[in-house]
Amino acid sequence: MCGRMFHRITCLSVIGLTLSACSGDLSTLDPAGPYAGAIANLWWIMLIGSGLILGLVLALLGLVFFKPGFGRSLSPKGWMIAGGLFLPVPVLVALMAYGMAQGEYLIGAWQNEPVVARVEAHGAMWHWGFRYPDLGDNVATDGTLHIPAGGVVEVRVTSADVVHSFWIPRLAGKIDAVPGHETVVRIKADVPGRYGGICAEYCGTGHAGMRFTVEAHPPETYRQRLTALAAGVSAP
Ligand SMILES: [Cu+2]
Repeated sequence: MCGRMFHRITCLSVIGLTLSACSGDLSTLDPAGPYAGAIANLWWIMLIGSGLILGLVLALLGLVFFKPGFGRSLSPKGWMIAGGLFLPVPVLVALMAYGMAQGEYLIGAWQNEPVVARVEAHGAMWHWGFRYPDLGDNVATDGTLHIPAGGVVEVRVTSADVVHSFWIPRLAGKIDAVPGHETVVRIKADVPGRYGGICAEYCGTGHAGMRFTVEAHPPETYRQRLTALAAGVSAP
């Protein structure tokens, strides 16, 4: 009785922990915009696809063990061609085509949606600073990136020292921050809110603490909020 209860509690704990790992400030499986959504979809497709292939291989293994004579109608060479060529080639071609199409989407190709704001992100050991050229040279924030929600924001990323990686898991993929070079990533938050950002490239002893916050504001108050920040007015 005790053993059964322990088993149930263990199972529920494992399921609870697994599900809770799917959400959170830095969860790629809890996307808050279309770019992170495209990456999450790819992850789910790969998980489901690999699960199906694992199931197929285990089913064949089971048939070999429990059904004597199974598979004799095909020669060993035939099995190698079927399992090593006819199965993986279409799967890998389809996956590569889908992955490349998603990659083009993530870098902004094939998109008609206008960019509503342009910001600059500067990585340095071990913090992130942000500038807002659309709003003037004196508008800058440290540790918090302000964006308008509901629109595409172009982020120009660079570094002052070593290679960092700019990553907001719930809004987009990673992009390297390279000294002396500018890389560009597009982000979009569907709704206003706060999202976590991190450095995703080991850059020294302070790397683990190189985090930042993204505040997505309603578009109608975005400019006002940033102008107030530039003037040194704190949040209401
Ligand atoms: Cu880092």
